[in-house]
Amino acid sequence: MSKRLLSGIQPSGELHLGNYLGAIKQWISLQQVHESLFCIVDLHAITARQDPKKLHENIRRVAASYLACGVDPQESAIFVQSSVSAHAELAWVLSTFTQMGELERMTQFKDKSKGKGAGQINAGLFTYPVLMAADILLYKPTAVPVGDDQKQHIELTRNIAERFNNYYKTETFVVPEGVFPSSGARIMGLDDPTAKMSKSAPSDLNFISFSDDADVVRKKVKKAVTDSGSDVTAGDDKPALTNLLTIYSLLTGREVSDIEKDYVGKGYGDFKAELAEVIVEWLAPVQLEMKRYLDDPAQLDIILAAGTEQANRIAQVTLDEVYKTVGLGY
Ligand code: ATP
Ligand code: LTN
Repeated sequence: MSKRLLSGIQPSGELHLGNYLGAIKQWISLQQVHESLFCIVDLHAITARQDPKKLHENIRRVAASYLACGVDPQESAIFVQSSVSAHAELAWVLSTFTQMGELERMTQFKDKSKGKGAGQINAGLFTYPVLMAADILLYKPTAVPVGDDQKQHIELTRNIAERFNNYYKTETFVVPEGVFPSSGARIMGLDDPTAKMSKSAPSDLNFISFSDDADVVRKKVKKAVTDSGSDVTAGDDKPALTNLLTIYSLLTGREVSDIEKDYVGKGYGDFKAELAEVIVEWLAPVQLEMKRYLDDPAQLDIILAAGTEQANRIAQVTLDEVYKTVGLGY
């Protein structure tokens, strides 16, 4: 298989429907035709303070979530970023190929540091995209499937790779392509259809989490913000309904226009009740599988150790190549 894929998610909390529809769903179909590496980016997660015990638990829950969604451990590697030291090492080298101005322009940095003084923003949050560039460039992937919010980071990664290659007149790095889903690349918050669904949203009503039970899902969908009017239709003037219909469509594989037909003459209440059941039906087997992996820590350890070994093997070759190119070592 000459095509290679790399992606990652932060273990900063329980995964949510946005993570699945924007990122993981693509991974599952792409893993069949790519050598795939799925990272749990714990070094990124500590750019916000984490309780050590909780972080450790979240790392294992994210691994179990990947597996439960359909990442095949026979075909793909799952590994934890901090277990492969080349990520932090390459990030340092790449930071010398990144301009302060580029990092200052990153919208994720601006969003996450909004309202905070310079004394409250750690340098890791600022250099976060450099570490992400290292995560990617170490593996020379041809595809990086992520949601829309990561476009700017992928663009920066491409610029860093080209700058390094041009400076040394080498082809050390493969300039990677972001892969964004045609639908679902930006699932919006249930409580606010103008902002993306996010684990760090202030209200739990924003997201459907992988650990929500059926009653919680029903409550959250029932409380989801809707648009004015009463027709169950998508459109620019109906951001909330568009978001809910997109979720329905992606989980069932049915076209939005087809779903709209089911609700002609019915109201938001009927639609929401059925959407809740669609989500519950999707979530139930995922939760069962997660539990199965979490109840068998030895099996999860074997999967992560195998993934780490594969990742280390590839990453070390690239890091050696970079050090040699730059003239580091003796
Ligand atoms: P946080 O709120 O802690 O920043 P997050 O919920 O945004 O986290 P990440 O770990 O940053 O999640 O993202 C993991 C992957 O999920 C990325 O590929 C990202 O693009 C995708 N993703 C996150 N939120 C959404 C969303 N609302 N819609 C589509 N994709 C999303
Ligand atoms: N920055 C991403 C997570 C992330 C990632 C990566 C995604 C870190 N390293 C490498 C793809 C490839 C985020 O915040 N969603």
